[in-house]
Amino acid sequence: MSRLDYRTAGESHGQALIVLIEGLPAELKLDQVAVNEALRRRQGGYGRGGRMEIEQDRAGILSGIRRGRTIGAPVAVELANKDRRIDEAPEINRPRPGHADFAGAMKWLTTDCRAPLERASARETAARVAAGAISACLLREFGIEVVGYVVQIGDITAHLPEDAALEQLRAARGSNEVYCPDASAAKAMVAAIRQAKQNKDTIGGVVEVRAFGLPPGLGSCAQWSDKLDGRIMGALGSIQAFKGVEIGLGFGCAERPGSTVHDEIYYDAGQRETPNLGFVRRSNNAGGLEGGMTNGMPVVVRAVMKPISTLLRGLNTVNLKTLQPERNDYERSDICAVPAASVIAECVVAFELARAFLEKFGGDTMTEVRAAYDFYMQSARRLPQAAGPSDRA
Ligand code: EPS
Repeated sequence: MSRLDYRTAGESHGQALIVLIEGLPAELKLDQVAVNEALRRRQGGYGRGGRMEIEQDRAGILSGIRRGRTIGAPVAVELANKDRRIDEAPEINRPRPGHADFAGAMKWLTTDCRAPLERASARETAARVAAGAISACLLREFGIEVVGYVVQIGDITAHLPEDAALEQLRAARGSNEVYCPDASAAKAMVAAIRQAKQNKDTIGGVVEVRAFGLPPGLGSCAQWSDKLDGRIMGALGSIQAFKGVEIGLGFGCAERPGSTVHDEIYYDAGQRETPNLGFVRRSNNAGGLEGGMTNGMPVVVRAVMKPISTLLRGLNTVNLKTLQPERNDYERSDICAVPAASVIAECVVAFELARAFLEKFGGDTMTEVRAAYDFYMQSARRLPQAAGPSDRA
């Protein structure tokens, strides 16, 4: 049985984007409405460009599903492009600073940046959203919910309670065009994007993802490559235009002493039946991850997206054909794609959590996964009575 994994294929203006997901157990009910809703949200948000008026991303499931449920085979999904003109699209000889244009042209020994930019384009994130939204169907079966939203655009920062509940976050982020749960910050964010547009400029920001209902023990401290914090950071860091990731208090850990950073542990028998097994914290500076493993608290991660590198006003560059200084090429672009990035971040985090979940509780069928999960939770709840290997001696 394959480890849960996915690969994508497809160019921005090619025939379609494709995602191939392997390692999903059989019997998983695939909520296609939820997958298409995630794709719709990724296309939205204030500040998006003209392309999003052309496309209508829908998940065309090509394989691995029978009567709405997985059958244990690879799941292939197609997202057809409407703007498919890769062969007619003009050469790009004046690379955009910040995009893959220059580095890609050098890598593939060409003065035409078109081919590298076609694959590097953030349009590929539609495929990642499809994969993440499908993996979220598995998490939801076990009461695990992942929510992503915007916490900063330019210098406008949202103020959110540290203990905000899932439904509160979902409802609040859905009530404005920038997917930010703080309504007054959202208004200022819209104004900041409008201003960037007037300036013929672009603007970036920060997204946050929280995951609720996770049991402790996903991931591992036994090998560096199994550490879930590193895997989540790597997945977020791989999203187009993302430049930094932090978990929990993140960079804020630097300025505080240990006594105000670490989340002290208490026991509340009343919460024994919840996923935290009754072990509670009054703070969550660790962002739900200790030693590369979930600790039963919500996972909280943030990531920064730089401003889109295609600016209406252009930037200085060098024409790769003439080696003369020029302004870079411009076709069309988004002013701000941070709201869309919050959907993408939610989906890539969901996928990493689902992978870690199946590493611990994996089986060929959902029946087996559920049995493994239930057995583990029962065993953990029986602690300290349950005998570990050293207790048995
Ligand atoms: C995107 C599609 C692209 C851009 C954007 C993301 O469409 P086009 O290049 O045809 O305008 O809107 O791509 C980038 C931000 C990028 O850097 O390439 C999408 O579907 O999200």
